[in-house]
Amino acid sequence: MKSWKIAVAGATGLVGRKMIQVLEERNLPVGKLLPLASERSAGTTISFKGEQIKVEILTAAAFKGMDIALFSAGGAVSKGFAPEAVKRKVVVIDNSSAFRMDKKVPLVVPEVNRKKVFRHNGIIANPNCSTIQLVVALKPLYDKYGIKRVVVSTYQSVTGAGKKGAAQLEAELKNHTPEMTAFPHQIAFNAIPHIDVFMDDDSTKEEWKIVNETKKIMNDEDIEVTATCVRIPVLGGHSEAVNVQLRKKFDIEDLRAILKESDGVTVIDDPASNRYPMPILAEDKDDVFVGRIRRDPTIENGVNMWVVSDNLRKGAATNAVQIADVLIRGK
Ligand code: 3JN
Repeated sequence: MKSWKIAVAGATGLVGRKMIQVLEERNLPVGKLLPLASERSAGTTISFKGEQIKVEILTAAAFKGMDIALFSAGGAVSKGFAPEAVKRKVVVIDNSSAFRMDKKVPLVVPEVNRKKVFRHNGIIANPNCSTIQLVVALKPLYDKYGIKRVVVSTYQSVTGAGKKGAAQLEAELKNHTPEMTAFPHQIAFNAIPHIDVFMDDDSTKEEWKIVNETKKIMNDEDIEVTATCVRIPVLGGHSEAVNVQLRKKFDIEDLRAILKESDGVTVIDDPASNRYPMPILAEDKDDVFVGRIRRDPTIENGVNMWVVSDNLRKGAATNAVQIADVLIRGK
């Protein structure tokens, strides 16, 4: 089998490190790994398959001779360097929002729309973490019953804001004083209904991303989606309370069985033994965990569920590496 030359831009960030870890865990046929970062982080080393690999400075020329580049260094870096990588015949898998809504760029969650991987023009976008876990849980219900409307409330890990998000929570817990280094308010013992910037309609950009990315990935502009995104003092993953109005009648046991059989989904749903998904259970796992599955009797064909996933893994690194895997295997 051919071996692939893979660059990781933003290799020293939380997601970049996780990408390298998942490339190793999943044993992708990597002949050369090239970790790239800003001048500040270049020169450090990253361990990969028992070797220490030096982090190089991220420049346009660095992409020469690479086959695939995984980007997780923020939207500005993606906008500047992804086209440079593409010019050098590299396929970019971009974890930022820079190209997600571009009509020429596929936005891929393999469990939902893997075939779109092959329709790229050099760039494939990795969705927002909150969107990924939502669509993995929605897709099997969509296929069987159709979906009219989705109401989602998120409870998002501080790690969604990167190292500095986790650092603010840890510092506040240690020093018993508010820090405001990553979030506009104290996060310890708090819940902040504000993720990313506010938009003209008073929703946040994170909420806007969930709405628009979900429609694009599900390839259905008619699904009504509304979201409220909240940061909570948690490390292991994002949680979502999801209310879905299906188009067809359903039997709750059939619906639960369909979720249990779905790729990438683990159902934990045993209220009698206090078993349901939680971030501390999802941490370091690749699946999307679904529980608290129950009928919503207040709307026609309504169902409620609770969806949890490790935002750094399936919400970012694992999904990107799965896309690389589809590209490499050609199916
Ligand atoms: O805050 C979270 O939990 C997820 C954050 C995602 C994020 C943070 C900064 C910039 C994104 C993203 O993936 O949408 C971006 C961005 O690329 O816009």
